[in-house]
Amino acid sequence: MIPEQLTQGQYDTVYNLLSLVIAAQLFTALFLVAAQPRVLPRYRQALLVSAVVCGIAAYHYFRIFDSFRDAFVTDAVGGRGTYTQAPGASFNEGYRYVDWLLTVPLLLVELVVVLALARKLQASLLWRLIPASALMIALGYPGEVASSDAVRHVFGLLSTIPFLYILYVLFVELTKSLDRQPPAVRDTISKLRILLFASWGVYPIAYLVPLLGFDGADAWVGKQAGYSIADILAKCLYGLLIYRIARLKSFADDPAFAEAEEGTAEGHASGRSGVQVPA
Ligand SMILES: *C/C=C(C)/C=C/C=C(C)/C=C/C1=C(C)CCCC1(C)C
Repeated sequence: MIPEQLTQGQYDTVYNLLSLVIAAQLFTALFLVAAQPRVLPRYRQALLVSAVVCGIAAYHYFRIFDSFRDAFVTDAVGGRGTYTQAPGASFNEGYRYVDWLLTVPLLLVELVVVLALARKLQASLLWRLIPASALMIALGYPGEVASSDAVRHVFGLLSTIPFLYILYVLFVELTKSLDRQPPAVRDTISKLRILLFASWGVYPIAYLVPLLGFDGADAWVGKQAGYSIADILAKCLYGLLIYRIARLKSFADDPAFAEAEEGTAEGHASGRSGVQVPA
């Protein structure tokens, strides 16, 4: 539930974090689209999905930002004051859940697509990961908007079941197929999985903050901060690691491509210009 009142400091913290997330999502999306020619065609879909995820998130953060600004009124003069709930307005937490419902399955698609596994294995992984991730988000929402702690606990627990199942598939099942990846790629995939685990783990913790006995406004601000920072790590940083895997795999698959790419880098460094690499 949204707090009755925020101090200037609490209001500014949320305001600035929401703004930071918009910048991060928007420009990561643009970067990933622009970086398409820097990987082989077979890896471009993973980059594109990653850009779409960041784009969807940026859109929702614009909505969250507006919803946040509309939810409070202030008597502040000269930038200091108290923010109280605007009559008739309320902050819509639903934007986050709609965003996750779309982006969380896509983040798993990115991971599976960039690995370029055998088709059958790819399909079997996605058939398990996508429904589990949708279920995790759908079960979290009733708890998120509930005004009773008991309901928050119950749906939080239910949502944790598919969450644990996803971790099982990623850390146990997927590991079996990693031997076939080039060594440098294997290393980056391990990093990506750790990032996924660490950043996804923040969401249930942020969800729990209001249950840990903090004062209403502090708990709410802590939760917003947790979700916002986790969204930067789980979408932007994750997308950039996907790009790195795609690039390393492109080099490993096609030495001529690697040479052409490294050739341009040298060309720039030594001041030669006009070197064109076919995309
Ligand atoms: C870009 C958004 C991402 C990666 C969102 C991930 C969200 C979760 C891993 C949420 C998990 C939850 C639980 C495991 C239990 C409590 C309810 C949730 C939905 C916060």
